[in-house]
Amino acid sequence: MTTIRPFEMERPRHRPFLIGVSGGTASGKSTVCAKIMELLGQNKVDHHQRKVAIVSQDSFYRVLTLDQKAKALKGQYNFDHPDAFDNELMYRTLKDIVEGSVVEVPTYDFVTHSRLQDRITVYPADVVLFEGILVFYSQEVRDMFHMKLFVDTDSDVRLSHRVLRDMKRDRDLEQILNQYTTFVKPAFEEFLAINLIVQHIQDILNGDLCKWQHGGVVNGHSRGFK
Ligand code: UZR
Ligand code: MG
Repeated sequence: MTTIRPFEMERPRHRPFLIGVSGGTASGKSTVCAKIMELLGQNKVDHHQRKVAIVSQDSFYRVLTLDQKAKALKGQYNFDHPDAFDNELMYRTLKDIVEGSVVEVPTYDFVTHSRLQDRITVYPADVVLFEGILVFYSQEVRDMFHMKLFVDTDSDVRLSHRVLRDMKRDRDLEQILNQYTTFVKPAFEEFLAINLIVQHIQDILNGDLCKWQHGGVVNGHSRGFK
């Protein structure tokens, strides 16, 4: 008996090089990723043919209940806490990406704080950039990255970017600033800044020195982008 197998099954799967890009809100993470893509001449290439892909952590914001959405519209929902993300879906999707599978990523609307119907198909690429405020928060996700970048932008610059961006998202100044001082800034300090330092010290205590000595990990202020 003859079996005919599709050509696709015989091909070795791509196993992409996964780069994590983190940094505070409005630090320019998406811009850095877009710039890398552009400089590699990848932005004009058809999705199927792309060697570099960008996936954003924003795509994995949880679907809110009516009650949570009402809070969100008043600027009283904490989108900067790790629990605001569908961490399971994020982990599974990244795992699939690392294994070279085609994945579907949800899309998100910041005006209505909701997940949209459309999904984006991400085809296996040689390099995948995964960007977001808390992509280095969980150990499981952190361990998947082959390289980590931290976009280090002064907080006054970030706040002014953030105000301009949120106003385009139909929010008023008072709400933007309230949300920033209540949620965004404290969460940055607790989950991003302190976590990165603790993680770095833990690497040293574990004797896991080679990672950063060989430049495999680019964390924190001294080696971040400006
Ligand atoms: P970046 N965010 C919203 O404003 N609305 C949402 O529905 C979901 C997220 C914000 C979130 C976080 N915080 O600071 C920011 N708030 O998006 C993360 N408040 O996106 O890394 O591009 O700043
Ligand atoms: Mg962004």
